Amino acid sequence: MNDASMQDDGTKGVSRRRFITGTGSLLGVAAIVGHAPRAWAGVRAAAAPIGSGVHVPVLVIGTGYGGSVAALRLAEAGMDVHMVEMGMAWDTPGADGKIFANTTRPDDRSFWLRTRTKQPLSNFLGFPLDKDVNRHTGILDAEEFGGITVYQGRGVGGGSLVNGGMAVTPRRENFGAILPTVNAAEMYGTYYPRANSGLGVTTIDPAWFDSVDCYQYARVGRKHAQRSGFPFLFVPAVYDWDYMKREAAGAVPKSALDGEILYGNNHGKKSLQKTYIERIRATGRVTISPLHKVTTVTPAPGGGYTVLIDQLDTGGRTTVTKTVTTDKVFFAAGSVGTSKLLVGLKATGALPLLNDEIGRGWGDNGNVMCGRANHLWDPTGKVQSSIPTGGIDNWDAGGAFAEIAPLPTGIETWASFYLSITKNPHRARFTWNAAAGKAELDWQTAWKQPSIDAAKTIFDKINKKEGTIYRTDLFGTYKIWGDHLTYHPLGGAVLDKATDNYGRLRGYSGLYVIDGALIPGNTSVNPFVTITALAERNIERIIATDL
Ligand code: FAE
Repeated sequence: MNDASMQDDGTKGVSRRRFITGTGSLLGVAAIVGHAPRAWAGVRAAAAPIGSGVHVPVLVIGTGYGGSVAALRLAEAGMDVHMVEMGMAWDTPGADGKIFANTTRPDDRSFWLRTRTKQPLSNFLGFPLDKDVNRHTGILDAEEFGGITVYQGRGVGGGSLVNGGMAVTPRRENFGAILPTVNAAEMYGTYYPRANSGLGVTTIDPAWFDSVDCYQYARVGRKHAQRSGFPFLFVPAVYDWDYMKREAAGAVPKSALDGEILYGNNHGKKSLQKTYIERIRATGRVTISPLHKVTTVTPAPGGGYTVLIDQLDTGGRTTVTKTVTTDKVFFAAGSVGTSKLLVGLKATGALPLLNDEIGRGWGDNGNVMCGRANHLWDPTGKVQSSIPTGGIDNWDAGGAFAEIAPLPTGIETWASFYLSITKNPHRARFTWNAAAGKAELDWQTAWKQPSIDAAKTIFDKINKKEGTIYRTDLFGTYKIWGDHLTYHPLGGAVLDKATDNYGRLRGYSGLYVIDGALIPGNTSVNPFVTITALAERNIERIIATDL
């Protein structure tokens, strides 16, 4: 997990629970520590969810990066917007006083409609980690297709709720291969800076990084990379570093230093809830309906579109199906969500004029994970920040960019852990299985081999130099590679193929794609900055010309 795993609740200093109950509310914290710790207060969803039979000018499906950029810019341009989100609002604490569950102690909040957890890292020291939970509309979806499990965030904020916060702009020389029809000068001159600013991206203070226990694992990773001749680079992130410094000092409730990430982060991470969605709320023009899932979009008799929406309860059951009409629909359900919707809508005749590119060009961003077993004299540290800050760039020579990821178990593991993003050439396709009534993906597990080969260009060399070996206990029994999953689904409605060069779906006016589905399978680094920047570019054009 780039971001994740298992940490003992090693809260030192102030116990978070005592802190919350003791102050009455998290707002009270500000008075105690001097300034607000940016505790997640959540964003209030619409007081009343969208009603059946209403007409809305613009409907945005999904509240992740693409959807949030679209809603903000449309609202700023004077449009009234409704956002529909299948996941929960994540604005209400559970019985433990926290909104989000700890990564080491998954509970009902942790997984989307599963009765057993499916943790990305399934084993540790020979012990399986998964456990039974109650079926609930939890935050992390481990969606299983034939050859791959695709992890996605569910809730208001989409993937920003669960991701590692690594906010990486690709190297400009790689951009032509990422989005070949997009003007790189515009992206690097205008839209990447706009995205980085909107997301609150910053880089760790290198002097603090060098001095603090919680990044010992990353310093060990840097040392090993550099001794083998690989460039190490600091990776920007969307964490409040000042808050993390105070976590390390024991002055505030711990979040990154308590291993929080995969099932949400209660304090320091600047998820979309604290950036774009906070600004969306301030416009007063956007309403959000959580636990509402779009199932159908079809042309309405008098123009515009009719949208069917299932309202869900927290057991995932449909309580009511609503019919809404709208002039414009933005598909921002994520690469998988948007692709599944569109292939279904085309195949079932709801949107038959969508072209044959729908569902194609899907890739896993070349994700593959591995661990290395270090020597006893090379400890990686008991307390590991869940926010990665370093990467090893071997893209040009070996086709791999590896993030040095934490393994925050709360005990010394002598392990180095990595999520590599690799130049994997395989692209899969979503198709509609009419008999089963669902979309399928034809990715094959064997297609991960090029990713493994690329990652080995880094880690075989480091192992040889250091006299170390791969860990074999993290993904099963005697299994080196985490090659069963991706955190970074991309494609399925590729820019300038399924859509025009700004995300307008071919075949229909007033339908747009504005999320990771536009990107043809790989970004060479972690994807959310590119998804955000592309959305900023496209919505600017759409507002200027279509509205
Ligand atoms: P996304 O953020 O997935 O939002 C789509 C939203 O649509 C979700 O909230 C869905 O619940 C909702 N939705 C889906 N279908 C429907 C429907 N039918 N009706 C209503 N709502 C629907 O899409 N990326 C990085 O750059 N850096 C990282 O460190 C990083 N770490 C990650 C760690 C994990 C564990 C995971 C899962 C992902 C990570 N990512 C990371 C990937 C990143 O979060 C992802 O690329 C973006 O969230 C995708 O943004 P989209 O706007 O495409």
